[in-house]
Amino acid sequence: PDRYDAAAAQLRWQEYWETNGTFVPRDDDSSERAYVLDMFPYPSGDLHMGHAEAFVMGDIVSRYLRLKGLDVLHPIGWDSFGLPAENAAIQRGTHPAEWTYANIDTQATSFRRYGLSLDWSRRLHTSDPEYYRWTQWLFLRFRERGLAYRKASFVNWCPKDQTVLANEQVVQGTCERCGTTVTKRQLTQWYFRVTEYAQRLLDDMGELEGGWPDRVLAMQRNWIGRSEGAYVDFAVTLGDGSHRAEPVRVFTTRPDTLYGATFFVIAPEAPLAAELVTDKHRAAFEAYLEQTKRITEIERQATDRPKTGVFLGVHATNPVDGAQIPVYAADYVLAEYGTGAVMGVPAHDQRDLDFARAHGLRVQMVVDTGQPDPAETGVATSGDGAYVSSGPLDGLTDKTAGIARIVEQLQDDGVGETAVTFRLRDWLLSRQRYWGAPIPIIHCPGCGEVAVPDDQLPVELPHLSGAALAPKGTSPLASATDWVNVACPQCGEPAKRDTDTMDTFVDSSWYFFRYCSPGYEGGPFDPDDVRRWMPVAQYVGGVEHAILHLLYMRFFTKVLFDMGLVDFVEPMRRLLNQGQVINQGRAMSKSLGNGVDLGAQIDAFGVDAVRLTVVFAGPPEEDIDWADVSPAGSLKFLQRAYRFATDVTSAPGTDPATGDRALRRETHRLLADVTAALESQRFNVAVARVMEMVNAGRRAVDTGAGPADPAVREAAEVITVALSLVAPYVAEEMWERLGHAPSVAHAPWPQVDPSLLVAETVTCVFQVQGKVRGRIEVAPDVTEDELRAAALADEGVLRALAGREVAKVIVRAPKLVSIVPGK
Ligand code: ANZ
Ligand code: ZN
Repeated sequence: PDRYDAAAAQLRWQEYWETNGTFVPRDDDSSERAYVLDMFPYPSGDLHMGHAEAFVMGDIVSRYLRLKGLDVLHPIGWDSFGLPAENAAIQRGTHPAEWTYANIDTQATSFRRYGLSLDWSRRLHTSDPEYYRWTQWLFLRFRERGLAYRKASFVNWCPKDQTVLANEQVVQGTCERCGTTVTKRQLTQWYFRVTEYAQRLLDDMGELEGGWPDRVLAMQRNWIGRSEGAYVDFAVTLGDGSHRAEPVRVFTTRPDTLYGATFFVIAPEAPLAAELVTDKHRAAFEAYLEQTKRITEIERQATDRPKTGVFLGVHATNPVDGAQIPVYAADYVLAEYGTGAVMGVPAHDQRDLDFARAHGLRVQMVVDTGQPDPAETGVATSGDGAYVSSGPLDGLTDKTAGIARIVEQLQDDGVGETAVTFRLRDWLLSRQRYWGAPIPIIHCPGCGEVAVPDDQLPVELPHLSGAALAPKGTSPLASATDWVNVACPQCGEPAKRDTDTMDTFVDSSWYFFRYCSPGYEGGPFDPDDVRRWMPVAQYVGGVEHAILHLLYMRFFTKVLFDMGLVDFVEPMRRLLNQGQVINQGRAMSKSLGNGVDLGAQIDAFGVDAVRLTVVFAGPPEEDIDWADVSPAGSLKFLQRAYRFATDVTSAPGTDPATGDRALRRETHRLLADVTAALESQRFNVAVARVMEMVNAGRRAVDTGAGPADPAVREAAEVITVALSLVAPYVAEEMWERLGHAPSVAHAPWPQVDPSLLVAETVTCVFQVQGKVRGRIEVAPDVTEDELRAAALADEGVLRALAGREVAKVIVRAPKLVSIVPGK
C-alpha cells in the first residue's frame, strides 16, 4: 500500500515550496551567505536532457549548502535576446517576443517541475526593457572610459544571417549558429577594448586555480595568447627610389634571427600593403587581395596550405646590416596580429621557409643548431645553437642571450624595442539584427557620436515583426524611420540613432550582478547587495562557454572593479563544467533519431528518478550515455528508500545513542563518506553510499534491531536528508512520514559522530602455563600472527618464561594467547 506516488508528490511540493518561499534566501545576516549560479538558459524550446544534467548539479550544490546552514541564493533568468527568436519570427510572420516569452513560460514550468531549489522572485529576462536599460547604461559607462569605440575594419560576415560575427563565433571558418561559410566585409563597427585588460585577464587567473577546471584555464590562457618578443623597424625604399617617411614595424618573437631575414611580408588587407604597392604590381596585388577576402583566418593559418603571395615592387632595409629585402603581401600574415607585418626568416620559421621556397627567395641560416641546413632540407630549425653570420651575436650559443643582446642593440640604435603581443582581439559587439539591446548612441551631423542621456534609457526597440526583420545586410532597425530619426540630445538638430544592436554576450556578461538586486532602479545593481552575495561560490555550466562567455564576464567584472562598483576582480570562485547526455554513444540528434525526451522520461519515471539517474551515472564532468543507465532501476531504489522510511515505528526525537550500535556505526561510516563525496563534488559516489545505507537499514529492520530501534530511525533520517539533494520530492514525503515538519530543504545536515568511526577493540589475554601474565587491546580482526608476536614480546610473558624455551603457542584470536614453556 505504501508506495511513493511521484506525480502526486511533485504537484504537492512544488506548490508548498512556492507558497512558503522555501528557496528564497533570508538575506538577514543570521548566517553566512552562498551564491550558487547556473549559466542561465537560452529559451530555445522546452528543457532537454542537457538542461536536466546541468541544472541538477547546481541544485545539489545549493541544496547541500542550504542544509549546512548557509543562506543560499540560487536564482534563475533567461538569456532571451538572440538570433533564433528573430529567425522564428521571420518564418512565422510574428514578433520575436512571442516565440521568446512563450518558450520562457514553457521552460519555467519545466524548471519548477524538475524540483530545482530556485528563488523565482529574482527572475530576469535580458530582453526586458528594465534589464536592457542597464545593458545600455553599462555600454555608455564603458564608452566614457574609452572601452567602447567604433572602428572600420574587415569583419567576419555570415552571408546567411546577414550579420557580423565576432572571431569567437566563427567555428572552423563557419558561422557558429548556422554553419554557413563566413566571409569578410569592411564595416564600421562597435568594439569593446578587451585587449586593454589582456594582462589582467591572465594574471587574475591565479585566483581561479584550484576552483576552475584546469582545462578551462588553459583554454583562456591560449585564447589570450601572450607572446613576448620585440618590435623591429625597417626603412622602406619606395618604387621611385625614395624613402617612406616612417619606417615599418614588425613584431617578432625571434629578434635574434634578424640577420637571417631575407624578405618582408605584409598582410594583404593591411592598409600598408595598398599604400606601398607600385603601379606595376597593383593589378596583381588587388586580385590577390580579393582572393584573400574569400578565405577564413583559420585556413590562412593552416600550416599545410601552399604559401601564396605577391611582390609589391618595393624593398625594406634590414636595420642591422642594411640589406635590401623584397616586400610581399601574403595571406599567411594576419592584419590583426602584432603589427600586421613580419620579417621573413626562412631558415628558422617553417611558414617563412615554405614561402621562400615557393617564391625562390634566399635561405640564410643564422643559428647553427647542429641539424642539417634548412636551405637543403626544407625543414626550418628553431632550437638554441651557435649564432653564425650574425654580427655581434656570433659566439653566443643560447636564445635568451641572443635575444637580450640584439634587443639592446636595436634599442640603442632607436630601431626596435621589447614588446608583448596578445592574440586576444577587441570584442566586436555590433550586430545588424533586431532582437538585441539597441546601442544607445545618436549620430549627429554636427556633433558626431552623442550618447543617449541616462535619463532617456532604455532606448526601447521599435515594434518590428515578420518580414521587416528579414536579413538585408543592414540592420532592420534602419527601416524603422520614426525611431531612427531623432533630435540630437546635444544641439537639437535632426540626427539618427545607431541602428546596430549589441551582441548577446554583452547581456550575459553582467546578469549575475542583477540577480543580487532585482528591480533596483538606481543602477544595474546595488553595490551593497553585490558585496553581500558575491563572488559566486559555485558557477555551473557547459564547457562550450569556456572561452567566450567566461572571458567576457571576467572582463566586465574587472571594469566594474575599476569603476569602484565591486570590490573583487573575479566573479566566480568555483566553476563546474557538467558533461553531456548522449545516447548509444553519440550526441543526440534529430537525424540519428536517438533523442531522449526529458518530459517523456519524467512522465514515465518521475522527476526524482530522472534526477537520480543523471547524478548516479558518473562524475558530474563526464558524459552520460542514456543507453547505459536505468531510470526504472532508480525508481525502484527510491521506492525501497521510501518503504524503509515508512517502516520506522519509533517517535521523532528518539535518542539514537540507545540504538543498535552496529547499525549506527554503519550509518555514520557511510555518512562520513557521503559528506566527503559532496565536498569534492563526486555526487555519484554520494548516491552510491546512500544506497548502501538503505540496504543496511533494511537488513536491520528485517533481521536485526527491528523497526522500533532508534538507530533505524537515525539511519532513515540521514538517508532522507542526503537523498533530498538529488530526489527532493520523495525526500519531502519521507521526512513527513518520519514525523517532521516540512521542509527537509532546511533540515540540518547530519553530523558524523567520530566515536562511531573508531574501530572497536577487544582485550586479548596472554597466559603462560595457564596463568594470566599480560593483556593488550586489539582490533577485533587482528591476525593470529600479530597476536603471537605481541605475546612473545610482552614483558610479563618474558618474565614468566624466565629464559625457558617456548614449546608451544596456542592462539585463539582475538581473545587469548596461551604459551607452554619447554622443559
Ligand atoms: C621572425 C621569426 C623568426 C619569427 C623565427 C618566428 C621564428 P607567436 O608566437 O604566435 O606570437 N608573426 C608576427 N606577426 C604575425 C602576423 N600578423 N601574422 C602571422 N605571423 C606573424 O608568433 C610570433 C611570430 O609569428 C613572429 O616571430 C613572426 O614570425 C610571426 F625564427 O618573426 B617571427
Ligand atoms: Zn548635434
